[in-house]
Amino acid sequence: MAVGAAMLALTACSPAVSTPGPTTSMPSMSMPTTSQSTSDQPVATNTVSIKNFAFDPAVITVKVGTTVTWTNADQDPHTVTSDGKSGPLNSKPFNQGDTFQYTFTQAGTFSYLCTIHPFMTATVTVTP
Ligand SMILES: [Cu+2]
Repeated sequence: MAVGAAMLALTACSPAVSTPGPTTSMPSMSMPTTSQSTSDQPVATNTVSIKNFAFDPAVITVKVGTTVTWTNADQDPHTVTSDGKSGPLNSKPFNQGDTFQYTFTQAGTFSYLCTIHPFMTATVTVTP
């Protein structure tokens, strides 16, 4: 037991004594930050699922005249509500398994959120 304690004390002391400073500069640790932002790319789809308190995919692109369907996969109710007062999206809270649909008749970028969980934001881009 006494030996073990002595060894512990030795190993605890040794790094401060023996290694002066290998942490000066580590080159080549900078990753080439390439395609990390795939989730920000718009997805060409007309279906959005709501799960884990997020719209998935959060950024979609559709053509004018497309009906987009949101499906709530969470146990909490969510809404699909335009960001701002005059947007076209204005759903009631809808529950798990329920859907909300909206047909986009104008081109533009429509950002929306869930009014119950305003941190849930997403965007529909409608192209002509
Ligand atoms: Cu919500």
